[in-house]
Amino acid sequence: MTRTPELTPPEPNVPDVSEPSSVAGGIAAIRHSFEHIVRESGLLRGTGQLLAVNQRHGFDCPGCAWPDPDDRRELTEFCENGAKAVAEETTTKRVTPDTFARQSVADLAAMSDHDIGKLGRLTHPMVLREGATHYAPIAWDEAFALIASELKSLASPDEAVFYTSGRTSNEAAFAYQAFVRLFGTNNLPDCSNMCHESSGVALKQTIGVAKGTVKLEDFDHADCIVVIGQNPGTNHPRMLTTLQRAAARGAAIISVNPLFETGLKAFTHPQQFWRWMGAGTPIARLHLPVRVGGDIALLSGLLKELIGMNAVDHAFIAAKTSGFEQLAASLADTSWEDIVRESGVTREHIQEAAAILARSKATICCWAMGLTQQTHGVAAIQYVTNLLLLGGHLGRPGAGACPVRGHSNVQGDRTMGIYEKPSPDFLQALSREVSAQLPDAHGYDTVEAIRAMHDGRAKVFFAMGGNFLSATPDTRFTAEALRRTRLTAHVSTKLNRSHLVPGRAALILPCLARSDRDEQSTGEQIVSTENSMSVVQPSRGKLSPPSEHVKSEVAIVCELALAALPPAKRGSVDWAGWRASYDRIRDSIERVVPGFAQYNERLRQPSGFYLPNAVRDSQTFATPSGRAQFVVCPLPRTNLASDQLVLMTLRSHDQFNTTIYGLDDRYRGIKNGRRVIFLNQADIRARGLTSGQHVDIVSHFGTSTRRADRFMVVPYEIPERCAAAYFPEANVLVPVDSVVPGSNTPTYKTIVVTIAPSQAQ
Ligand SMILES: Nc1nc2c(c(=O)[nH]1)N[C@H]1C(S)=C(S)[C@@H](COP(=O)(O)OP(=O)(O)OC[C@H]3O[C@@H](n4cnc5c(=O)[nH]c(N)nc54)[C@H](O)[C@@H]3O)O[C@H]1N2
Ligand SMILES: Nc1nc2c(c(=O)[nH]1)N[C@H]1C(S)=C(S)[C@@H](COP(=O)(O)OP(=O)(O)OC[C@H]3O[C@@H](n4cnc5c(=O)[nH]c(N)nc54)[C@H](O)[C@@H]3O)O[C@H]1N2
Ligand SMILES: [Mo]
Repeated sequence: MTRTPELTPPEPNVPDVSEPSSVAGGIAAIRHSFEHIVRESGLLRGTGQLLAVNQRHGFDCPGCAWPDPDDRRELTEFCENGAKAVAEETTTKRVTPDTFARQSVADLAAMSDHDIGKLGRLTHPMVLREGATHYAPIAWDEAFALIASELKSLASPDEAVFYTSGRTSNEAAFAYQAFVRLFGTNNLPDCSNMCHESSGVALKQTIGVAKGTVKLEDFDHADCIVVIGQNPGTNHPRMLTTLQRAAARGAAIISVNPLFETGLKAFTHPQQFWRWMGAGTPIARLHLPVRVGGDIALLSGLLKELIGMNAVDHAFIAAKTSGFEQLAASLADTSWEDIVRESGVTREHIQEAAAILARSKATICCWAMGLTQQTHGVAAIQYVTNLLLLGGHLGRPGAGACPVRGHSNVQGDRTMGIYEKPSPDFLQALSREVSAQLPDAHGYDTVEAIRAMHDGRAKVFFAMGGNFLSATPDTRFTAEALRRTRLTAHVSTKLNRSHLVPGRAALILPCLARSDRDEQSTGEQIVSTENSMSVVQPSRGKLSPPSEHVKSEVAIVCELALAALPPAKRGSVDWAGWRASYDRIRDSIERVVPGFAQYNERLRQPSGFYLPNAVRDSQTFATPSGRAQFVVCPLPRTNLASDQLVLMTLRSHDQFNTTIYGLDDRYRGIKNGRRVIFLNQADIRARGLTSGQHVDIVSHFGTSTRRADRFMVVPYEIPERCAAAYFPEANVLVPVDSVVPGSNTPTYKTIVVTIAPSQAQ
């Protein structure tokens, strides 16, 4: 099979490879921040924006969801990658109707993702009419009328899919889901389905809340912090400040990762100038180089060791949990030989980690995509909660579960009802609020939505942000799915590849970004977001929007609702009133979503407010039994053929998901290119390959194979039989049907592959 050029354009460069860095942050982080911001946004405008990030009267960083300190915001609460995110959205470059007149969809699709993103902010609503080669400008009213007519022509509301990415504000998300449900469907897939869905499912079953249970201040009281399947140096750089403080006061940090990521080795705070010359603060006391997908085996080893040492909180287990005996029995039956083989970690290393855990009176476990996206992601996270439950580390200061979220408001969007499986309580409250009957059948999640579009069950695709084509698995299959729809419509700040793989007709609807001023008829509006630790906070943009034709997400939803819902289906919602004043949307949220009492008043407090959390606040476990559950899962076994490897896909230091800021991955020693595959030296040798050679990667699932061509071989310190490549280039390899049981999340981190000589020249 050959490359589909418009999905994965060739990379002309040969990447440079050098040694990975041993310290994260430092002066290089400052230099890179300023290079990006000055290039995109200009010195004055750009630095002005950086000073407003995460400040009380500024805007919430559009990067990750790591929280801000409640009481001690430093002058500049941003990091290198936050700066890149701000640079990317405050760019002064523009994608205008002229850009589209000069370049056809095919021309644009031939560009790399990096170059498409660098074209700038979208300024006008655009349409690609059936059969057209170029996008053309369209008036907003006409765009809404087009969507409305396609929606009205459907045989059932369930033939439409409404996707959401995680940057959408609480206010826009609440209005959007209300519109979608009044229209008549729960087809509300979101990026969470591909992200922390496994965490939500696992935690709900074991501890009764689907979110994390720690506050930022708990990191100041933890004795031990386990960072498992997460690369904070790149994806949550502000977390390194927290880890640095913890390490400096003697807390033991354990890294569990196939790669010893730079940010977990050592860190120099970019804003502590006096430290720039030093070697940085060592972060992880112990690194456990687990095999890709070997976490359940490793955690089983830790649990077995701890039970053997009687490092068990028997009082907590008796009072608050169930299932401990079954877990202990299953661990007694699990051999060390299996544990060591499947985890790839030696017994001595496991004992060393267990000794640290046994001494800890307060342990926090942090994790991200390294767990959620592996084949047994839900079970792996439940083994993390097993570990926390064993020592009673939940609902106690300095201890708890910390799934580190990705997008800056992905958690808030879920709280607002962006979910294809809404709870009956939520639906009842919403139905009361909007005075209408709402559908209760579950809708499509992301993977189901792709299949539904592919086989014709879904015919209209609407996206509130994101880059569905490039973020989802099986890029070729997803492209076919999108092309089979009657209409694709994207509310976006910037051009991306999803706009270039259209349905029969396509719309691009340009919207305001976080950093833009949001002026409506009653005056300037604020929006709100919820971070990874359930703090709801205000966000206020300051910049002039990229053009007068750009609308806020809230305005787009409200106008679409008025265009697409006949008066009888609009419920009691005053859509024009919601658009005019977001306070009125918040009044509605307050009546529907628990924890938002006095939303408008409390949002105007300096640091926002915490949402209630039964585990954190009162050690209450809202599971069916009222107890926290230990979970038993048979040890998963890898069955690789002799030439096969397990591939994980991950982020470079120069990207935010499908937005490619630059072509370097500084910490891993890669420059000027992205099509690389990291391999263990022994695997390179065993296959007769050489460093720097170009190869194709072939994935295997059931009887099907998929191919991604021309990746450069890079020798790397990674466990044998494991490999790594970047997302989204490697998404063509991820089979749409390969999903995590329980969460239906694509197994982006555990793809069985072989390496073949490169077929392309
Ligand atoms: N700058 C920047 N910030 C971001 C993002 C970004 O793209 N750029 N994305 C945002 C989003 S949406 C998210 S969800 C987060 C993602 O944050 P991360 O989860 O840190 O992102 P990944 O790059 O997918 O890294 C996964 C880590 O898991 C490890 N890993 C892979 N497989 C396994 C395994 O089987 N076991 C274990 N223990 N580890 C494994 C990898 O080596 C890697 O270190 O970051 C958010 N923040
Ligand atoms: N192989 C592989 N695939 C993965 C992953 C992986 O680790 N490996 N990770 C998965 C994860 S964790 C996630 S979260 C998904 C991400 O999936 P998505 O959220 O769908 O993708 P993003 O790249 O974050 O979306 C970027 C686009 O969002 C738009 N945008 C940016 N800001 C705004 C805004 O304020 N409003 C609106 N309306 N639009 C905006 C811009 O047009 C930009 O091009 O990808 C998943 N895909
Ligand atoms: Mo994510």
